Amino acid sequence: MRRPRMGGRRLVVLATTTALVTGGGIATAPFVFAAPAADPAAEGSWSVPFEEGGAGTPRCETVPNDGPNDERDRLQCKPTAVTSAMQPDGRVLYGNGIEAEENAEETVVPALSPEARDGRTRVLDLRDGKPTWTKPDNERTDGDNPNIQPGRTSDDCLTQDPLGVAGVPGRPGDGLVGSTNGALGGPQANPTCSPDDVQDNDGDIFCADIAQLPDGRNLLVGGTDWYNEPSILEKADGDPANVGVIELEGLRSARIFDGEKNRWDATGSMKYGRWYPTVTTMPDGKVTAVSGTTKLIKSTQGSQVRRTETYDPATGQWTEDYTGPNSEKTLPQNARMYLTPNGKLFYSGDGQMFGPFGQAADEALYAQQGFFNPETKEWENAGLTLPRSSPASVALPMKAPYDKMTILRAGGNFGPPPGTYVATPTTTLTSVDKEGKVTNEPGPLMNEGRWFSQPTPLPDGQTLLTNGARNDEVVFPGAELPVKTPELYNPDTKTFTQMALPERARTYHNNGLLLPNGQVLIGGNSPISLGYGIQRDAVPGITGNNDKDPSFELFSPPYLHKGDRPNIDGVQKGVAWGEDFDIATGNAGDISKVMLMRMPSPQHVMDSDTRTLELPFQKKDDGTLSASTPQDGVAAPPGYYYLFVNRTAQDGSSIPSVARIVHVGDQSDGGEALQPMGPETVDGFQPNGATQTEPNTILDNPPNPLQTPTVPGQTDPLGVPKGIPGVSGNVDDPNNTGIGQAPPNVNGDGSEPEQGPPGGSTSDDGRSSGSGQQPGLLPNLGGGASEGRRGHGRRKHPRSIS
Ligand SMILES: [Cu+2]
Repeated sequence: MRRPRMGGRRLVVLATTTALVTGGGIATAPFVFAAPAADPAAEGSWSVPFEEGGAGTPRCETVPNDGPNDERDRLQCKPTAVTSAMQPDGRVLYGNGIEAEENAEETVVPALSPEARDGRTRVLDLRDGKPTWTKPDNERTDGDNPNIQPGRTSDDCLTQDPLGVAGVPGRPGDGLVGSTNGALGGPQANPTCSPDDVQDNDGDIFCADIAQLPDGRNLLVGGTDWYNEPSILEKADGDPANVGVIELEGLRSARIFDGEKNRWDATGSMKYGRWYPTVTTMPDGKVTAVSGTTKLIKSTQGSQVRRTETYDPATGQWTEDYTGPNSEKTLPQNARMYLTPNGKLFYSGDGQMFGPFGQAADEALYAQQGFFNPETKEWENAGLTLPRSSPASVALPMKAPYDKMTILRAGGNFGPPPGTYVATPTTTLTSVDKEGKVTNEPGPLMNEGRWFSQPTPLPDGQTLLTNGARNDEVVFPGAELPVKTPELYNPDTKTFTQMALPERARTYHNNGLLLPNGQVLIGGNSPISLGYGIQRDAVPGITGNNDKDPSFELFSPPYLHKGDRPNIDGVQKGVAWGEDFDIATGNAGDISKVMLMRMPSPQHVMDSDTRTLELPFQKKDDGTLSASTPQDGVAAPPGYYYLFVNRTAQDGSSIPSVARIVHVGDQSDGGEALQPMGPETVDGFQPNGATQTEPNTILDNPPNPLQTPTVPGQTDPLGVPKGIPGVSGNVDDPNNTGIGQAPPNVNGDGSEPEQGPPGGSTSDDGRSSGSGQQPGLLPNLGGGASEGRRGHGRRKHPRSIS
């Protein structure tokens, strides 16, 4: 039975414990325990964490140098999955975020730019149930900033291009000021002066967006060049310290990963530098980029890039989409964009609205939803909404003829800045039909407020929300309060149900994607250091784990615990738009749903190209179904998709097969489609273990100390705040009012009984061998599992964790 929100949550009021503590009488609000996950068929299950090199290799190692310009030994840590993309062969590409900040030693910002390095990438192979890792030939992607003139120093920029250093006057399209400057006939200067500094950090993939091209390769767009501007002193030049002002320049670069060649190659550069852009695949397989910041700190552009550009995979070139002033729109970073049934690119009203400095002078206009029309290359207004910053935003499953798309916009905090800071549990369901009519309706409440939660569409039609925080970690890094409990959204019943707890907290820069075997691969966690400085945590042991985490965990949704799975015995590997095709299955009479899902490529909890299409089908004979593909690339942009069949379980829910990988486009291909992962990989998974992160803490999955303000028309119809600590008693909430809802996992000492003790080690075979810190009445403030945390806040080096 699928349970309604909170109704069946594994919260148990342990009155006996209370009775002991209070000497017999239940005088106060009872303590509430999270009891062990009891029923995987109701709440799914988790693997233990695993990571590159397993538990047996240190998380970080000292390397002599990592490039021709490195003059000293440096720490190099296992890459953390901040960006990922499924490959057509079933392997997973992923890339790091904020590489090598571990080497920054000064307690002020200038250290970060000289110490950051271009992020590294990996390919994770889980196809036989045993994780293995491969380095691409050029793990750092070789994507230098095309704005750099060889030999130009930071000092040169100061004298030769002071306007570039200041970020003015810019070009039309670069932003508010650039557009104003252009309208007044000002010069078309590039609003950057990118110095050719000595560090190998001119082409960082951090904050790039990624898409799947029609041929299955991945296009990575934008990214970061780190430098200090002005730079007064630099260690790399022999100075005793790094002194300067940090700058992060959005890259014009685009690069392609080819999984068959196992390497990255540069492709055409954009006209505009973009940090935190959004790229979306169009019906013809071209890729359109919007938004992104050209220069973060000292830009006087006053907004993100206002023009779009479109990449043509056939030519490898970008074209600026411009016909006049209506081709410009102000948008937040990582604007949530969707190719909607009217064939246009829809801005849903959300994005990452605090950058920092990634705001805009006219950010109030972020509330204006709009369509970018690829025919006219102009924006059309589509109404107003309450904008959300870093929500879980995802297109829900669509049924033929795919003439209406509904987008779940869940949580985040209300923006634009200063916004609400605390994450909201509210949701909005935004629908767009074939005529371009937009409706925004309040959706159901989640059980918890969530900022930066990863939405993962599942093959049974539900959406999993994992990870995230209760507060906007970009506004005040180092003080994040993690939300660990996943929630499963059922679009048919419009309910959220809480799932089993993972082991690790993953807040900012978390990641997750659906595997071909129906499990969900969860990874990432690369939070920003305290107050944008060097120290990781605000209060080590109190605030959430703020270590970068290279580990992954596998979530097995409830459908993997409900009995036999159907199977696809055979299907062709290429299906054309508008084609009827056969699916061989021994379960033809049992199949209730055929799902076509675009292979995922998420970053920053955003995957613009998500498509879950329920295909019409009929039974041909006992062993064969005939299914129909969508008519065109508006419903199904060209590229690789998972094909799943579902049968109905006894309780009426859906149980999916493992996926075949099929190509959808203008060509049919009768060859046999690949089934990269068999069903046996679920139970037969052989994790290799993971190094410890900073131990979980009292606030690792805390109650929300501040309730999100209720917003008219967007919230619980009764307007009742929920989950106030200390007033909880009822664990059942049959009316979904939220009244008396218990806070999760607070039992007075902050322990989480179903978790292994923090600070425990994980052996090579992946089993947790808990040790160290015991749950106690006081939070661990630095004693106990000291292996897992640093001494006195400021640190020179993170220790190697083994
Ligand atoms: Cu980021």
